Amino acid sequence: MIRKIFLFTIISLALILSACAPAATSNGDMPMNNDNSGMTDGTPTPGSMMMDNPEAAHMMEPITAPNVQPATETEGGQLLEYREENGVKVFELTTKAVQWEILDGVTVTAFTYNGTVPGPMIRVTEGDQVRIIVKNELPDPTTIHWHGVEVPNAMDGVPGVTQDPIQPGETFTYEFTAKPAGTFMYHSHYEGDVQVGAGLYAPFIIDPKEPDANPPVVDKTLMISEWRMIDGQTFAAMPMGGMEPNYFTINGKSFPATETITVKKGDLVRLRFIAIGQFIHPMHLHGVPFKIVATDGHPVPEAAQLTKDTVSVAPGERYDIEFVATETGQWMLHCHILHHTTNDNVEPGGLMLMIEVVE
Ligand SMILES: [Cu+2]
Repeated sequence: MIRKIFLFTIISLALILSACAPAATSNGDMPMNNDNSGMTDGTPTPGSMMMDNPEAAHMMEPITAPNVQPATETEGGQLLEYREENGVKVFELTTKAVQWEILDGVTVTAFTYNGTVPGPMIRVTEGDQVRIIVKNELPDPTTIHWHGVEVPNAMDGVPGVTQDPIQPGETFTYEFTAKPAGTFMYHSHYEGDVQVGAGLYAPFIIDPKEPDANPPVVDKTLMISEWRMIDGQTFAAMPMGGMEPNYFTINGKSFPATETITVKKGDLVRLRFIAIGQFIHPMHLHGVPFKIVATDGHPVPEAAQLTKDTVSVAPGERYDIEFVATETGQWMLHCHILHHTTNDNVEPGGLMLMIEVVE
C-alpha cells in the first residue's frame, strides 16, 4: 500500500513537472530582443518582461533627454514660493531633465521638478486650499502622486486610473485641501521605476493648524535615494538584472557633498526622513538617542514614542525623529547598510552627513 502511494506520488510529481516545464521554457524564450519589448525608444513599457530576463542589464538604456542642460540650482528641496489667488495657494512645477551634480565631479542625468533633486518643498498649513500647476517638459509623459496626502480620487495621480498621463508639452492642474498635517512627499507615478529613480520626487510638508507647543529649533527634511551610474551614464537604480545602485544621496547629494547640519548645544532637533528609493535604509545617529515622534506623517502619542539610535526607513516611509543636541562636536548620521556609505564602492561616501553641535 505504502509503495503504491509512493509510486502514485512520483507519477503525480512527474506529471506536474512536465506540465510546468513548457511554461517555464516559453517564459525563458520571451521575445525580449524583439521590437515589442517596449524598450526600443528608451521607454520601458509597464508590461515589458524585463524582470524575468537575465539580459535585462544589457537592455537597460540610460536616462536621456534631448538638450539636457547643467542644473542652474545646486540645492534640492528648497521652499517653493507660491502666489495667492482667491484664498488658494498656487504653486507652479515644471518637469525637466538636467545634469545634476551629486558629488564633486559626479553628475547624473536627472528628471526633476523645477531643475533640482529633490524637487522644491511644498510647505503649507493643514486646511489650506492648494493648486499645483504642472508643466511637463520631459520627453516622456508623467503624473504626480501626493504620497500620504488625503486628496480626492481624481487628484491621486495614477495614470490610466485617475487621470491620463500628462504628455510632453502639456499642463495639468492638481487642486485639493492640504490634510492631514505631517511629513509627506510628491513623486511621479508614471513608470516610477525609471522616473522616481531619475529624481522626480520632493518633500510635501503640512504644518498643523495649531502650532506645536514645543517646536524644534532645527527642522530638516532628508530625502534618501539611490542611483546607478556606469561610464558617466545614469540608469534607473533598480534591483533587477544585476543593476545595483552605486551612488546614494541625501537630498540629492552624496557624502562629502551632503549638507552639514549646524545646531546649538541644547537645541531640539527634528529630522524628517523620507525614503524614496527602492532600498531600506537603517539610519543611525551617533552621540545621542532620538525619539520617533511621527510615522508616515502621523504623530506618535508621547507615551508610545520609541527611543532609538537607528531607524529603518523603507521605501515610501517617513519617520520624524527628535533629539536634543547635548554634546558639542561633529556627530555623524549615516545609513548602517555600509555599502550605502560608499561612492561607487569607495568609502566614505553616500548616505552620511555631519551634525555639528556648537556652543
Ligand atoms: Cu542604506
